[in-house]
Amino acid sequence: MFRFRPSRRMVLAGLSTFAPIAGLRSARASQSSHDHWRMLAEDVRAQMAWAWRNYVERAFGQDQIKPVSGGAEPFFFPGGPPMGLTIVEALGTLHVMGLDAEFAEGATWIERNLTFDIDGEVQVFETSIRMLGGLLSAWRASGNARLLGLARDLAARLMPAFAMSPTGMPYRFVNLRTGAVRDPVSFPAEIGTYIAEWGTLSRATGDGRFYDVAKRAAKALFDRRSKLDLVADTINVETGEWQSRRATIGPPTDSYFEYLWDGWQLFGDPDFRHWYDVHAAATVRQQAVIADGRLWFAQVDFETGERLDHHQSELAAFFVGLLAQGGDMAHARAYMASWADVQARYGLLPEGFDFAKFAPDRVSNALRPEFADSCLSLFLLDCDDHWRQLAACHYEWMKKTSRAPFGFTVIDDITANPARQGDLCPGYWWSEQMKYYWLLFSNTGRFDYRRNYLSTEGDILLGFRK
Ligand code: DMJ
Repeated sequence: MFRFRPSRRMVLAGLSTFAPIAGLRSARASQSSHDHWRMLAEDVRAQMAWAWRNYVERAFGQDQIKPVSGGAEPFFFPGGPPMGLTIVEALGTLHVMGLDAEFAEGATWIERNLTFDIDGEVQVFETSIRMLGGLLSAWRASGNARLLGLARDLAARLMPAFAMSPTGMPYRFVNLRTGAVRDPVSFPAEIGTYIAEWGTLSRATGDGRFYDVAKRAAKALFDRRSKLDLVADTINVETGEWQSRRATIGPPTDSYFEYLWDGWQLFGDPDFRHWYDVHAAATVRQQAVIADGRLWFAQVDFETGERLDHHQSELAAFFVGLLAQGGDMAHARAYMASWADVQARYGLLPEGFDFAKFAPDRVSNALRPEFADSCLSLFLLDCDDHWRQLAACHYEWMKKTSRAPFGFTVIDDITANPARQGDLCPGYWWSEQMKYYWLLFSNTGRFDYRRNYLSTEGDILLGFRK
């Protein structure tokens, strides 16, 4: 079951150096390019260290910092105890950046304070990708068995969401202490985004139950696909009946597709590979749309293929990297070109985009990482500096618009001049884009660029180096 395969982000060839192909550029140009990326990488690292210090001084142990006011915001339990979400999400990034004192500071907080024996409900999906993934990544980075123990304890507490379900597709909420479950109406991402973390946990502990429930949930969803090989975006996990007809690559479906590929790449499970191939082919066949020469993926009726709208969520930009990892470089490049055009036109990517009008239909930006995520996936495949340049532009826009007195914040309106800031740094900022920028620009020895795996939350589950 746990045969190793190269990561979905593995390099295909020649990654011993990031320098351009010998003979194509002068040694001088190479040196100046090398210096450019090194300086940018150092800047990313300095911004991370600065943001971490602000979090430690203002909100240490809280789930999320409010970087404008310097306050804090809960993520799991409004009005209840925090679970140090930012610390758990940041650890892998701190480690791969070589911020070892900061890593130790965070790990110590976790060892002393983090407990999951809480009489409160958590959302199973978010808790799994963020807390379970973060703990597993920190354990992989440090070898600290206490972190693995916490991860195992957390997964055991989430397990009733799967075990109580007649279909094997998890309920959305579970009480961490009592195991009581709630809310059978769920979504593909919340049903099928488990195999990377739960499979890693099975591999680490020898307890195959974690892998098995994650796979069973994904299979239950796949088995309910339409004759067009599409899934809709809402389903009742008790009855197995669809509650909507809308197929999308964006939320709330997005990472279901990602983890089908990952189940194959990380564990060599051919069922996952088959499920991915079936859905990827159907998506390209039924949802690909060319508008004004650009490629997009429309929402369609999952049974008839009828096109529903012209909306594209920013989160759908992750699909570039997934297409590339799945071997469809042509569509990956074309879809990235569409998003790059949005970046060139608007600077910051809006939360939602109308591709028929080539204009935002949601003007906020929740400090999203998907564009940078896809830049990294592409770069790991072909080492083309073009992806680094796109990511550098993404980084500079973030620095220009999101930097606040105590960290980096979401944007309420990207079309205002200057962009209007909100007041929140989401947990994923710490585990995703800062890590992607760093890996793209630094050529760090802390990361194995040939053999690695990053989860949907950017957690490194394979590929840390000393
Ligand atoms: C992250 O929590 C994960 O990437 C998830 O899969 C969906 N998107 C958010 C960040 O936008």
